[in-house]
Amino acid sequence: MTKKNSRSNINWPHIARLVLASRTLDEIEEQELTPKGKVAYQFSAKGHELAQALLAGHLTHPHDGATAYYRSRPFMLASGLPLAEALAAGFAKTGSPSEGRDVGVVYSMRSRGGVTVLPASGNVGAQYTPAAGWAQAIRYHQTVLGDKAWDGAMAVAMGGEGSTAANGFWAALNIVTTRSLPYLFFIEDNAFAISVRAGLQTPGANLAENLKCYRNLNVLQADGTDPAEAAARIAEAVEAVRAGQPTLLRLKVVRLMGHTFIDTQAYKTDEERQAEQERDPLKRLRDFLPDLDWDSLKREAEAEVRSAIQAAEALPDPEPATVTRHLFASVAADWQPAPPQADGPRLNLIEAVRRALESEMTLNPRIAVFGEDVGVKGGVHGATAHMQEKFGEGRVFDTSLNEDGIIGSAVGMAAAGLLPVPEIQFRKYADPATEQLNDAGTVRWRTAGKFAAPMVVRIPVGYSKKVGDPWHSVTGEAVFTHTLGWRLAFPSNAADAAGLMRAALRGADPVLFFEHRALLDSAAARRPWPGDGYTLPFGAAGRLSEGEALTVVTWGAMVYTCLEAAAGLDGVEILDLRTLSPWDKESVLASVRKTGKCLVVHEDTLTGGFAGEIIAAIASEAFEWLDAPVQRVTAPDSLVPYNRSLMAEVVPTPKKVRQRMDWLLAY
Ligand SMILES: Cc1ncc(C[n+]2csc(CCOP(=O)(O)OP(=O)(O)O)c2C)c(N)n1
Repeated sequence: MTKKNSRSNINWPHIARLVLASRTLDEIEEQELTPKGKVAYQFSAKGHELAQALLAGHLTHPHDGATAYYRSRPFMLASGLPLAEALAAGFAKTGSPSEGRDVGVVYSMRSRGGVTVLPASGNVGAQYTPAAGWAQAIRYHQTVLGDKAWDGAMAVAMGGEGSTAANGFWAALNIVTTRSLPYLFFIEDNAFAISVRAGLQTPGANLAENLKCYRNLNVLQADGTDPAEAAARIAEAVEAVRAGQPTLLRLKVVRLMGHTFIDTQAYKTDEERQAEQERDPLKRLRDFLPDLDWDSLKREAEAEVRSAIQAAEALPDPEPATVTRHLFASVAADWQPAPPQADGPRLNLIEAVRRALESEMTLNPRIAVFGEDVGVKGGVHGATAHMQEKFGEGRVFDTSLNEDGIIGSAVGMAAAGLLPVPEIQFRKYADPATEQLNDAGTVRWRTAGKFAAPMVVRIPVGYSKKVGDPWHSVTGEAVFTHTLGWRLAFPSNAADAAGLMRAALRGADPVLFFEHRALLDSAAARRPWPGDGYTLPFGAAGRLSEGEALTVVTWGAMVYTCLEAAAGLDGVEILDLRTLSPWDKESVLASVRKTGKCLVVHEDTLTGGFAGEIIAAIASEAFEWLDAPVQRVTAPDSLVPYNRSLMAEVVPTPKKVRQRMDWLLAY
């Protein structure tokens, strides 16, 4: 595109105003608001403004989705975030995207006619896979739901060159190029990641050069400080993406200030700083648009920013008592619990999961099932067997081998209105997804309820048929009970699994759904199919036996270990918690107040295990009723070993549990 064309296609006075507004805001923050302590974290965008303002001008489709990062304020302002809201965010006030919960520049924004900006993450690199999920959702809305309103929509992820070394970048790159998704990597390369030079993020310091031979990726580059060149290349990139071509655009920009306010940039030479100042995009824009009355524009920008500061300062601070709000959805479930049918065919736990999922998929076309091997193969555990044949490849599909990508893309899909049901093949393999799991759980809290990421993540856990090993036998539920914002189901039988799966799919919170491998097709966990309407509320323990002498609290496969251990004993009341977030504290306390004795049994390791939480609750709320010290039988702090006699030392056995029961009963 020639300079003339790029001039005529773009509302340059508008771009000039946006760049000036952002620049003025940064300067006032740097000179007044941050030194006075009014803005605690200041991230200057000086040098990045032009490229971002130009990009925002293209994202006018109501179903465009973007993920931004902490240097994206010019983009936010250009996409419709009012100055006063941006300032309120810096001041940690109400009336801002996070209502004072998150760092001011960590933004989110529901569509104000154009682009939706998904909740940003403070984790560098975490922005890429949610945008990939949005791009997948565009395809889903078009092809599965037949919604023409999504035609022509696109996804963008913005990031610095440092972020391209992070896992999330590569996960997203594989997702969008293998699926040819309408996705733009918008890379603002300012040559420094705090102090680390680009040559450590990619060999030769130019990722675009290195990706030129990457299949199915359109690679473009431009000087992001040159108005004509940047405008032309950004327009070209957007056009290619809207035509269905995944694209990476590397824009060379400058970071005129430190990484944050306190960064003195001692790691840059004087020559480097000088060269950066010469490439200041504001100066270049002035030269490019000599006919504009820059002095008046500057005065207008200053007046606007000053009045926004006044408006933002007048906003109330958040109420301290509201801080725990929005961790979970506050709406009540919109279904009535129905009793189970008793005359259905007897099903394995895994069949019950599949059947519940399928019946909900029939009712809700927004449910998408995906993960490694879940498509043609039907899952390595068979949970999704034949589902792809029934529901099509659009709804049941394989993914690349990347758990970070699986969960990250689920976040973007959820934001775009789908209900993702990803599978993580084994509990241990959720490790690479930790960043996205943590971020997904807190989306609602971080945005003060404006966004959420409801999804149901199915994870087979624990040892299988009395065989174990360190990689496939982890249960590790305690980690997830500590992972904010997640519900956690751990059913022990087929009927509970069906009821909890249905409740999970009809709820509004993200759910981790544990399927114990030893129970998937065990006879003990088999139950009559409870019916297509059966739902089991979270937080309601099952009482498997009644007694007055001892309360046993357990869940998952340990339910059967405890039942076997208690065989022939009188007075043992066994509670199956069924869900650990929330957990049924009231039933446990009521039982302990009746029996005066309690044993907690779990397969997870001892230190920091969930038994500790239960026992703490008993100690503080049922202490006066206790007639014996509360006991626990758990795995020791060890991995599950492969050798069977070693394994018997780790996984609690009925014999060990019985010994503790006998000890307590005799106490
Ligand atoms: C996962 C993670 N690691 C480290 C950090 C600390 N950190 C914040 S910004 C940053 C540099 C990022 O540089 P780049 O992606 O090039 O963007 P720029 O700041 O230059 O715009 C680092 C290391 C972080 N926020 N997240």
